[in-house]
Amino acid sequence: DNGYNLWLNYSKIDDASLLETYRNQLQTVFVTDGGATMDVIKRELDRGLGGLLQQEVRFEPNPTFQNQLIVSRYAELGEDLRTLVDPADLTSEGYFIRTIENKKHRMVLITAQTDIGLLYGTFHFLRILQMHQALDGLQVMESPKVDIRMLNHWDNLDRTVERGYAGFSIWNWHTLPDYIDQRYIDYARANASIGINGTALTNVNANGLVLTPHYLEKVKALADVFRPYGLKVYLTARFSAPIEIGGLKTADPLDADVIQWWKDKTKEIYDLIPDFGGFLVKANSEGQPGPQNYGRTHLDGANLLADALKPHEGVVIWRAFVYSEHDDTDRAKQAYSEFVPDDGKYRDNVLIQVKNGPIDFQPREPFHPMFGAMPKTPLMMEFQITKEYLGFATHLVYLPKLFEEVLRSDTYQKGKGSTVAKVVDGSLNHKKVTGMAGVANIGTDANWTGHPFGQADWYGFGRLAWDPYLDSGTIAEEWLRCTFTNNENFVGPVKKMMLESREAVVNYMNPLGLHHMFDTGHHYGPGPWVDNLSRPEWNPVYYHKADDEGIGFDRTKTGSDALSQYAPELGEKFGNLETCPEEYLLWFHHLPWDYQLKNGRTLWDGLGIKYQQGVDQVGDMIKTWEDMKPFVDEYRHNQVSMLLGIQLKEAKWWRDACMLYFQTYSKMDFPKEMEKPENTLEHYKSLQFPFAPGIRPTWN
Ligand code: BDP
Repeated sequence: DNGYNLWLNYSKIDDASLLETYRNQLQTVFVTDGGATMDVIKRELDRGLGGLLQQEVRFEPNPTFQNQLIVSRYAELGEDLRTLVDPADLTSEGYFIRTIENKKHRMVLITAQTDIGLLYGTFHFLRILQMHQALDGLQVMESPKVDIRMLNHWDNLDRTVERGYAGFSIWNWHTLPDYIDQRYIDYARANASIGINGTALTNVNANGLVLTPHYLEKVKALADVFRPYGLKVYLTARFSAPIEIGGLKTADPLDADVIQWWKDKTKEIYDLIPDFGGFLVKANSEGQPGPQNYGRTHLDGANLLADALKPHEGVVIWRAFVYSEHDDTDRAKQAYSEFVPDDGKYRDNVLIQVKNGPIDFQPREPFHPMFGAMPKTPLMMEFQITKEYLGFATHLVYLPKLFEEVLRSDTYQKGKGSTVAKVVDGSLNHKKVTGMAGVANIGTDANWTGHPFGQADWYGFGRLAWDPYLDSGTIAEEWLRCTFTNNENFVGPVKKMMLESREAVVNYMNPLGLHHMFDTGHHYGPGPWVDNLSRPEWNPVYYHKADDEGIGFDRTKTGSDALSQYAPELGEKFGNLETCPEEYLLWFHHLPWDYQLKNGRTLWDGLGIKYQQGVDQVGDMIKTWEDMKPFVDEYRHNQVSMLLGIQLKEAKWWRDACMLYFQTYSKMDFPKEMEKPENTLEHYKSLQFPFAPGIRPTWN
C-alpha cells in the first residue's frame, strides 16, 4: 500500500459479525437528487460502502426508510422526520446523523441545510464505519466552530515548494487548465473529508504572475474542480503587482490608480471564479514589498484590498509575520507592536493571520501574545503542517499534540479560561468571521506527505480547524483506525508513540525553552554556533545567547521585556523563576550554567539529560514500530522503519552538536546520563547541505 488513499482507504470490515450487521442495516441507499455535490456524495458512498462492505451499493430512486441510508436536505424531509431534528442547531456547514427506529422507519438519516453539510455528514458517517462503531442509537450533531479552515500552499509557479519536503507542487501550471489531474479531485475529497474549506494555492512569497489572465484561467480550472467539495480558492497577492503586471509606477495603497487597479483585478477574478475566497498577503516581511515601502502602514494595505474585495464578499488575510533588522532588541516583540495599536481600525473583511508563536514554528514556543490582545479584530491561527523546524518529512513528530498545546494555552486576556481556542473560534470576543490556516505538507510524493505519518498532521489540522477543542489523542486514534487497522494491539501502542513524539523532538532539538538553533537556510540540523548572517536575528546565537556565564534569552523586565506583551497574570507566572514552567525556562530567562532545576540538578546537567531523553524516546519509537510488523503492510512498515532509523541518527546529531558547542562555554563535564558524543564539534560544524529540499531560493 503506497498510502495514496490516505485515511480514505475503505478496506473491508474484517470483523465478520459487524460486517453482517452493517450489511443488514444498510441494504440500500437513497440520496436526494440535484447538483454536483450530490453526485460527489453518491460517488463517495459507492466507493466507501462498496469497499467497506464489499458488495455492490444499491441506490434507490425513492426512499423506502427500511434498512436504508438516507442522505437528504432538511427542507426535503417529511414532517415526521423533521420533528426529529432541530434546524436551529444546523448551521450552513453543519449536519445531523441519526439512526431512527420506530413504527415506520428503520434507517440511518444524514441531513443538513446545505449540500456541503450533507457531504461533510457523509464523510463523518463513512468514518464511523471505518472505525467499526455501532450504528444503533447513533446521534451526531456537528457544526464547524471556525469559519475559514484552510491550507496555505507555499507552492511556487515553477512547482518547487518552499519548505516542502514531499516532492514538487501538486499544481501542474503547465498542463492546466486543460488537463485535470486525478490528484486535484482526490485532494479535494481528502480536504472535504476533514472539513477543510479553503486553499491558498500559492506561496506567501508571492509572484504577481498568478494574477495575470493566463494564470487566472488555470486557477479557475482548479476552482471548478474544488467547488462541489466546498473548497474555495484563495491566492497570495503580491503587493507590488500593480507595478509588475499592471504597468503602474507605484503600489502606494493610497494612490487612486492603485486603488482602481486592485478593484479591477478583483472583479476580473470574480468574473471567472464567483466564489473566490480572497487574498492572502505577506507584506513588508523578509523582503516582500508592502505598504511600508510607501510610508504607509499594514492597516492601509489591508484596507485597500478589503475595499476591493468587499463587493464580492471576499476577505483579506493579512499576515502578522513581520520582523525587521532595525529592531535589535527582540524579534519576538515586533508583530504585536505593529498590529495591536490598530485594533478596531481594520475593515470587517480583514483577518490578521498570526503564527502560533512569536518567533517561527519552533518545536515549542509559548503562544503568540497577539492572541487575545486584539479584541476587535479577527485573528486567524497559522500553524505549520510542513515540518520546517521539526526534521522535515523524515522525522515522525505528531503535530496535533503541538497544535493542541497552543489552542489550550490560556491568554488570561479576559480572565482565567481565555484560551487561544476561544480567540480563534471567536467566542472570546464574539467575532463575525474566524479562521485557521495550516501551511501544507503536501507534494507529488506517492503518499502525498513523504513520511507516512505526515498524513496524520494534515488530518489532525483539519479536525482541529473544525473543532479546536478536540483532543489530539482522539484524532490520532481516528487517523490510525482509518489509515491502518482497528486492531487494538496496533492502535494502542502506535497512538502512544505518536503522542510522545512531539516531546521527543523538543528534547533532542530545543529543550528547556531553547529555540531557533537551526543551521542556515535549510533549517535542517543544528547550527547553534552560526553567528555570521547579515541580520542579527537570523543567527542562532541571537536566540540562545550562550556565554561563559550561562544561557537563554532574558525576556523579562531586565531584558527585552517581551513578557509585558502578555496578560499580567502570565507576565508574573513566566517572569518568576519559581513559577515559570521549565519548558519555557530559557525562552524567558538567561540563567547561569549551574542554576538549580526543580529536580535539584544543574541547568547544564538538565540540558544533557533532556537531549539524551529525546534520543532514548526515538529508540523507544523504533522498538514500538518493530512490534507492529504483523499489522502493517510491508511497504509502509519498511518505509517508517527506515525513517525512524534516520530520526535516531539525527537526534544524536542534535544532542552531540549542541552539547559539544555549549560545553565550550559551560566548561563542565557532560552529565553521567548522557552518552558520549560520536564526533567532534569541528565535524558537526563542517556538515553542509547545499541541496536540502524546500529551501527558499533567496534566503540567506
Ligand atoms: C519562515 C520560513 C520562510 C517563510 C516565512 C514565512 O523560513 O521560508 O517564507 O517563514 O512564513 O518560517 O513567511
